[in-house]
Amino acid sequence: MTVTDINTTLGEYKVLIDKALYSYFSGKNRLFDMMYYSLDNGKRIRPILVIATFKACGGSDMGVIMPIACGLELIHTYSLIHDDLPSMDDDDFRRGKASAHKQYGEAAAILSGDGLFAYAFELFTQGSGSPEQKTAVITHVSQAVGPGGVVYGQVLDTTDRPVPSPKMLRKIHLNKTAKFIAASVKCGAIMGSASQKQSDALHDAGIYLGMLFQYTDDILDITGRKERLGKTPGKDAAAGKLTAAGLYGLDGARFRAERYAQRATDGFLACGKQFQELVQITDFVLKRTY
Ligand code: GRG
Repeated sequence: MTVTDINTTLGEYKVLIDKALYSYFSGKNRLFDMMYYSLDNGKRIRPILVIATFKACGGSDMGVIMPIACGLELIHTYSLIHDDLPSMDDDDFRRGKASAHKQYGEAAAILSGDGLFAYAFELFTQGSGSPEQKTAVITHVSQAVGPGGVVYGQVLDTTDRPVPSPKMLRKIHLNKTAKFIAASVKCGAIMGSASQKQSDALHDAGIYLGMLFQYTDDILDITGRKERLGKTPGKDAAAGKLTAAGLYGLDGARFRAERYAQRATDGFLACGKQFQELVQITDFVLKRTY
């Protein structure tokens, strides 16, 4: 499959996800409109990973997987809203437009995030998956995004001033980004009824993909253009953040990004050739420009 083909595939997934997201938010009230404002215009990598893994595991019923996939996008969007707040990363621009607190004010932005977080868990209980599968998803996602995952990574990255070291960089990337990306793969595997062994193996490959994702994020913060990224570049260095490019230089970060991509690829392929699409998504993440 060529790069153009995977772009087409990702575009098709995005259309499906955007349509479902719209259906969960349209025609309700102003709070839902505010939450939807922040949701609109994301790349949808996490829900795409959920659906691609689900399908590769033999799943086909979109009624099973869509509420789970969208729930993860709601949590991700919540994290972006809170990350942009003046007390955190302080960014006025997100997904190609004014960030939530610039558009609606700080209180409304915080509450939009709160609403997205809770609504995500409501979505996890919906759909035609089994109660056991839904419980496993809720267990796994709450562990990946909570104080043992994304929140911990954000604490290290934002409120602590970590001494720069490869070990600390890995800890921040793992918690802030990789566990969430791996959880997306894991949720697809759970809902696709993969065996415990296979879903663990997919999760491990997902961790490498997540590390790669944060490496390319760090690189794009230096090399990316604002209009293409849809967010403000150059913020990491300005804030004195510990990043891959800061620690290893651009070439060192690119070298390590390629190594993570190779590890993710090897991990997905070891699970079987039906996971080829996850390999292509890995390659897209390695080469991404936004
Ligand atoms: C409980 C999930 C949760 C969060 C609370 C605010 C916070 C704690 C965490 C912020 C974590 C954060 C912003 C991590 C960065 C992850 C990252 C690389 C985001 C960019 O993701 P993309 O490129 O963005 O997928 P789009 O806009 O395309 O969805």
